[in-house]
Amino acid sequence: MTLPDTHWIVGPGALGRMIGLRLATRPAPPIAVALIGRRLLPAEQTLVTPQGETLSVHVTTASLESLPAAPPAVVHLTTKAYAAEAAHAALAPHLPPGTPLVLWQNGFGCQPRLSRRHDGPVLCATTTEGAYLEDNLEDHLEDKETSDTRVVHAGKGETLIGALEEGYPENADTLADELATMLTAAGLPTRRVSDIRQRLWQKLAVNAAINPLVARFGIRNGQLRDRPFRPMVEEIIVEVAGILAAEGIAPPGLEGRGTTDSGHKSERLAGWLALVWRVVEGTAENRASMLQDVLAKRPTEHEAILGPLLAVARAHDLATPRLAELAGWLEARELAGSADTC
Ligand code: KPL
Repeated sequence: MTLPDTHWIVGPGALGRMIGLRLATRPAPPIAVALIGRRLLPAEQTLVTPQGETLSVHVTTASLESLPAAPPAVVHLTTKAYAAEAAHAALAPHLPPGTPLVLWQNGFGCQPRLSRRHDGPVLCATTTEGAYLEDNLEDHLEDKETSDTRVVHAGKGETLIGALEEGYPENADTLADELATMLTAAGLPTRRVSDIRQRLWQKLAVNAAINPLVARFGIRNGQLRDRPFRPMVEEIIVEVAGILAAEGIAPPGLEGRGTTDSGHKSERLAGWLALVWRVVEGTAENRASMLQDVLAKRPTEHEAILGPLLAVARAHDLATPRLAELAGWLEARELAGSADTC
């Protein structure tokens, strides 16, 4: 399979736009990109690289109501998790059967459902690359419009890509390899993995330990290291570790260990603690995405992040007081029309 034609980026927020502009400004050959959102973006876009370089690029832009005439080579669905299925439903009737779909969502909600529903190969991707729309730099995000033309690729990370069901469909590995090569050449180091499900849950674990707490208390990630938050993070990690053991998910590097043995249990807990504190350390100055959503009075991704954990906990009768309290707060805020109930 070769992928020469246009890549559609559906949901061009910070991550989607960064991926699109990275592909479009890739040295020989650049990839044709269409940014497709709920509203039409300007065709003249600017990408600021982690090295501080400013790259200007002209891309096709379109809206979900008025899609480009030519079909895409690949669709990258980069909406927030809660918007992915509606965006896919709007898009699907206009896609030729067999169109490859890449899901870039956080959490573990829409991925299995869309992998079953989409008429074509589906890959999931997870990334530690950082990106923001320039105006998000402002201290007060409330009611602030984000930039329509400028995205900053802030932090260099790694992207993993793979199909949820190993070896299915048949061409999924080839497609994942081609996309990994293409993204790597565009400045986004990417690897195909055969255990993307594990990787998505691992990222979900980190997001669950950090995002709801920083959103609830309005703090930057680094403040989690201090009292009174540190013990709260640790209690959440204990809950998350128990749930993930029941789901058969181990922290990175400990995947081969059994999930029932008690020696392995403390090793796994230490692994989750180390992973979360490493991310907190590395993102200490950041406002996590969920906090940004709360400050901007947007919906959050709590259903995609906490929902799957609470569902597994219910199925295995595991107590989750901390996670349930945070999920309750995030739900109440949305029911109250995103009012600040802090
Ligand atoms: O992924 C993140 C986010 O902001 O959503 C980090 C910074 C890792 C916190 O969970």
